[in-house]
Formats: sequence, structure tokens, C-alpha cells
Amino acid sequence: GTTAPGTAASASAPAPAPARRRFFQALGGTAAAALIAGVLASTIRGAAAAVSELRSKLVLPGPSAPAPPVPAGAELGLEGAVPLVTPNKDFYRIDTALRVPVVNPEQWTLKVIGLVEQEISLDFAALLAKPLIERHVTIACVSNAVGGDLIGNARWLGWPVRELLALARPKDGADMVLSRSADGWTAGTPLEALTDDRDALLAVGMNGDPLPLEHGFPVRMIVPGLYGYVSATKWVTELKVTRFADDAGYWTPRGWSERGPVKTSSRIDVPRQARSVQAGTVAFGGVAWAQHTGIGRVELRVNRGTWQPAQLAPGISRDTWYQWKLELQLSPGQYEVQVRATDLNGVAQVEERAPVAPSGATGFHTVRVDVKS
Ligand SMILES: Nc1nc2c(c(=O)[nH]1)N[C@H]1C(S)=C(S)[C@@H](COP(=O)(O)O)O[C@H]1N2
Ligand SMILES: [Mo]
Repeated sequence: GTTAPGTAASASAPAPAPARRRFFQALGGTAAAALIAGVLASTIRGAAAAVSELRSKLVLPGPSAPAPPVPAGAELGLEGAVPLVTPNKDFYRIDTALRVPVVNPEQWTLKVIGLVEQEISLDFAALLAKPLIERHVTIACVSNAVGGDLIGNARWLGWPVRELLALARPKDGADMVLSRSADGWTAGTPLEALTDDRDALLAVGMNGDPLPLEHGFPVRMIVPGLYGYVSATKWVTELKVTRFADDAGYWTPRGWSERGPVKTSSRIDVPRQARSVQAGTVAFGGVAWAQHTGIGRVELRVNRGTWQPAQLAPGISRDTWYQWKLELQLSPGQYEVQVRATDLNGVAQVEERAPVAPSGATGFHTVRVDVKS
């Protein structure tokens, strides 16, 4: 999509060849046009197949600093709830690419340019030779509506961006890094977020595998605490150290906020909206996130009554979502249930409803539940 950072790419899977040929024939009219289109399509398919092949043979080095272990009890295992770590195949996908960019790791380089004392060019072998670290980080899309699923949590393997920037030595006055992907898309990230201790990564691995092609193979950025559109550049090939006064990422001139810190939020995953359940003990559960601060408390209220504390599972880190659950005794009837998260600084998520544009939705996730006798 090209209108919002939350417009999921449509044609993520190539159409089967016969359908594609019919389409080109209808479009081009002549056999020659169809032939050229067919050759082009198969060349692109060939490149994608070659890179998929390279990816499947790639063995990533182990981390020099493994991810801190997932604390016991972090996964509540509530039936119907999403897993604490999102499998790659279920991870949301958002980008403007009509076709997944095909980047050959053997030809990939990352250039660091702009306001730096030392320009740098790094190839894939050199990146893999760096001491890599592994971290669980939850990433979210600014276009994730309240209660939406444009959010996921993965274990990322990568090299801290701050190590690379330390070699390049940003000049005084620089306050932004404009990262660019192989297909020209850009994100503007505060320099601070890439140099502080939050472990912003040049990621090569996702949940123990090389990045899937659609999630940025061979290298992407992952920055805890910032929405994807200002930080999570997939197929990244260039970092330009610059100033917010001089440059802007892809979505900023299209009406989205220059800065994109992730807003504290929470979601009810079970029971689903408008689900009927049996009277008696009804288990509610879901996730809550306050990236880079951590969740302190999650509460539920029924029919706008008093807030009741939910059981909060330990988080993997302050940069990941947390699971929560609460059993309520409900007699037959219709109920409206809302969730509210409060971060570890005691700041509650914003109650007032705001749309996703320009800087991320706010409001309480609300589900209606029919309790049957
Ligand atoms: N190259 C490129 N990277 C991109 C985007 C894009 O359009 N192009 N979209 C960003 C947005 S808006 C989000 S929310 C995240 C989503 O990452 P995912 O598809 O791996 O979940 O990627 C970010 N990185
Ligand atoms: Mo996004």
C-alpha cells in the first residue's frame, strides 16, 4: 500500500504462472509483449529463488551475548491467546513493496554516510564477523488500531547500531539517522535512540533463522520503543547521519509524525469480541506493552465499573509485551469489558480515543461478551 504505514503489502505471494500469463496477454495484446513479460517475470522469480536458496543454506553465527532467558511464567498459556514469541510465519508484515525486494547477501553492503567523521562500507561477511547479540523485542506498526494485530514479538540477532555509529563518529549537530532500503524507502530515527543503551540492532536473525525475505533479508533495523515506520527499515543498505531539520523519512511528508515513540497500550485476546461464553468463571487474557519502560500493572473493568487488577506475567524485558489474565465471575447477560495498562513509571495508557494517524492510536480496547446460562 502507499497511503499509510499500516497498509499491508497486497501481492506478497507471486501469482501462479498461468494466471500471470493471462494477465499480461490481456494487458499487452501481442504474443511478443507476453513473451517479454514472461521472461521478465521468470528472471525475477529466478533471482528470488536464488536468494531463497542462499538464505536456506546460510548458517548464522551464534550470539556472543545470548538473549536473557524467558522468565518462568512469562507465557501464561491461556487457550486462544497469542504466543509470547510470535512465530515468523505469523508475524505481521507491513511495507510499501509491491514485490518483496530480493537482496543477494553476497552483494549487500551497508554504507554509513552524511555527518560523520568516517564514512563506512560494511559487507555481509564483515557484519557476521562482529560480536552479535540477541534480544527479544516487540515491534509495532503506527497503524495498529486499538485491539489490532499489527504487533509482534521476536528474538532478534544482530549487531548494535551504536557500535557501527561509534566507528563512523557522528559530527556535532547530527540528530537523526535516515536509513534507506534497497527499494528506496526511508525511515528517520533519532540518533539518540540508535546510540543509547537500548540495543537498537542491525538484525540478521529472527527467532533463530535468517530474516525471512519479507521481513528484510539479509539485514534490517530493529529499534525498541519506536514504531516501525520511523525505525524498522527492512532490506537496509544505507544509514545517512543527518538532522531532522534537513531530512525526513518516507511517511513524514505524507502526514505522519516526525517522531514515533510507541504508545503504551493493551489488548484483550480472549474472549474475542462478541463471543458467547458460559456463565460462571470466565477467563480473560491478552497482552500489554510499554516498550522501553515496561508494564507495571494491567486492570480490567466491566460495564465501566471499578478497575480490577489482572494477574501480570513477568515480561521478558521492558522492550517486550507482557501477558496478563484475569478470571471473572459472570452471570448470564451482556457485558462490556475494557483493559487498561500502566507502565513502570506509573503512567497509565491514554483513555481518550485517537485514530492511528498521525502518531498512533489511543483508547481502551473494549470487547462485548455474551454470557449464556
Ligand atoms: N524497506 C521498508 N522497510 C520497512 C517498511 C517499508 O515500507 N519498507 N515499513 C515499516 C513499517 S511501517 C513497519 S510497521 C515495519 C514492519 O515490519 P515487519 O513487516 O517485519 O513486521 O517495517 C518497517 N520497515
Ligand atoms: Mo508500520
